[in-house]
Amino acid sequence: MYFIVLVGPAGSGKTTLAGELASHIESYGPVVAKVNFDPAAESLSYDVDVDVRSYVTAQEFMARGLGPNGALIAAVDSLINHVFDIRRVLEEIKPDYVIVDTPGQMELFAYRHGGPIVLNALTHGYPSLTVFLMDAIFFENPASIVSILTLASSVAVRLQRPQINVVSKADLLMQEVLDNVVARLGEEGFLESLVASGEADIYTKALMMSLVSALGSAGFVGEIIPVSVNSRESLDALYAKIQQILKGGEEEKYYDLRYEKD
Ligand SMILES: Nc1nc2c(ncn2[C@@H]2O[C@H](COP(=O)(O)OP(=O)(O)OP(=O)(O)O)[C@@H](O)[C@H]2O)c(=O)[nH]1
Ligand SMILES: [Mg+2]
Repeated sequence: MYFIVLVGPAGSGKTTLAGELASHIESYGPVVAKVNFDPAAESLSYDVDVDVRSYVTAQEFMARGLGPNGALIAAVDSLINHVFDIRRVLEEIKPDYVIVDTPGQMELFAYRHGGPIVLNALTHGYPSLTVFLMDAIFFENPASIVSILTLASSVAVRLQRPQINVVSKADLLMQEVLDNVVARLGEEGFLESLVASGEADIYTKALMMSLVSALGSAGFVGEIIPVSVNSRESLDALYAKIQQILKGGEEEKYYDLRYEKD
């Protein structure tokens, strides 16, 4: 059982990708289970195999007087009481892959204490990775690119597992941007040159340069995969990268490195 955890800002396309990536992988034979890990989800566009809302909902905390954010935080925290039941259900299904669709309010999931704890409890003992979705809209100017990559890096710090960064809804980008910007982001010095040529005040530019330099020296801005749920080729590229990390042992290498440093 391999876990693929989809994380991204509100509306970045997690739920849509969960369904489409599952069908795509299943078209090659493997069994894929879809987990809705969002206790505040209103509707899902896929047939869910395990739904945390059967165990706990944000609505029940709102009925007890909490606001929508407090209710989501409380609901995610209380998932810890159910995560072993969820694992048992998954272990009965015996899927090859488990795709986990996480809450839309990413900041309440990834940046509070409870989210990473319940996620670790869910995936414990199984190889797992994060797919971080960066909405295509962010790739239109250098400041947005720097800000979304910085967010991606902070999610990697929070969730501490191998992470694939994708441009979601890539069909909304012009081919020129895909070829001349997205495909080149991993090249040394490319993002710096983009920031240098962009418009920003001197302080913001210096801050962006420092962030880009830090991300570059940490090797964070590697391959960024453009993904559109309308393109089989892009789903193939994502699936290939997932297999490379989970089955090619890169996930193990990641943890070896972590323990070496500790
Ligand atoms: N053009 C295009 N639109 C997409 C794609 N993927 C998702 N969308 C649209 O983006 C919108 C948001 O998609 P969702 O899958 O609900 O996003 P989400 O991240 O699950 O949203 P929350 O759970 O509310 O944070 C919907 O209108 C989708 O149809 C894509 O590959 N291309
Ligand atoms: Mg969603």
